[in-house]
Amino acid sequence: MSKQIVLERQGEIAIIKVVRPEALNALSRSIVDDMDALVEQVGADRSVRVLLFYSEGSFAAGADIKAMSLCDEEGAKAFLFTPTYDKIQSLPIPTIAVIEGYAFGGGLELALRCDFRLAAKDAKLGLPELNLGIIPGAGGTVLLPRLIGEAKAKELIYLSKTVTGAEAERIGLVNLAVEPGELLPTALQWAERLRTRSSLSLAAAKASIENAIANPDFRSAGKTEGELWAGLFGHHDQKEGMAAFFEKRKPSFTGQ
Ligand code: CO8
Repeated sequence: MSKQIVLERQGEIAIIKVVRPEALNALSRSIVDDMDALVEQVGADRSVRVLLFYSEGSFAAGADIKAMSLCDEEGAKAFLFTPTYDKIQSLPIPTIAVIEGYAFGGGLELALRCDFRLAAKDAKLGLPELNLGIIPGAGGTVLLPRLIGEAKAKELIYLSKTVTGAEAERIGLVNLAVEPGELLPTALQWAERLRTRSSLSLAAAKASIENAIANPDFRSAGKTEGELWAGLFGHHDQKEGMAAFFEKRKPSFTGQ
């Protein structure tokens, strides 16, 4: 594993950090290969309850343009980050993209695969691929319209418009924009609140929402939701949540 990506732990919270400041944390193929291995590791570790992506100074100024510029069509297919990003989106635990500096191109596409995006008000976000004669290739054209609507997504993509964190909050691209100094503490507060929820309920809620987005037919999505709902009964966390309600105390969830 290169030293350009690291996994840090704060108890049950894991943080994946890209460390390539000289290129504003642009994502090379080898960084994404290492990210893939770290995501696998996090996915297999039941003691990790929340995963943050946070890179100091710049979230990621996109995929590595130098390496991409050498690709032909086959090379471009091999360069794609999609399998790793799919893996991130499929994790059963909550994920948060914590964005300062630039989240461009493949960097913003990584953030789009997370459950939540928190940004510094002065961060800059965008999918500027058309400036380079290409299009977003790792989920940008698929996920951005879902989040901010077709018209605004086309405006950002066709015109390579960038938005600040503050503007991104206004259009629904990020959940929250805060003063730069408050970003990491705020993200850790969110992670802490998520950490103490039932991991079983969180995983079921995430599975149901992802399924409903992929299969929007109400009857079939509703059926899946009902099955996930019923599947939680009999587990410790369901009994504990309801007992705590009657005993007028905070529930203590174990994920069992
Ligand atoms: N790739 C490689 N190097 C980069 C990248 C990048 N994406 N972004 C910045 N760098 C490097 C610069 O080349 C520069 O290196 P050097 O000092 O050796 O010249 C260094 O980082 C600092 O950058 P700047 O001097 O340009 O810094 P500025 O503060 O003047 O500008 C910007 C910052 C505005 C962020 C500017 O660097 C920029 O526009 N970067 C490119 C942003 C971009 O276009 N990103 C999208 C890339 S395309 C993409 O992500 C496609 C995704 C497709 C699917 C994903 C799967 C592959």
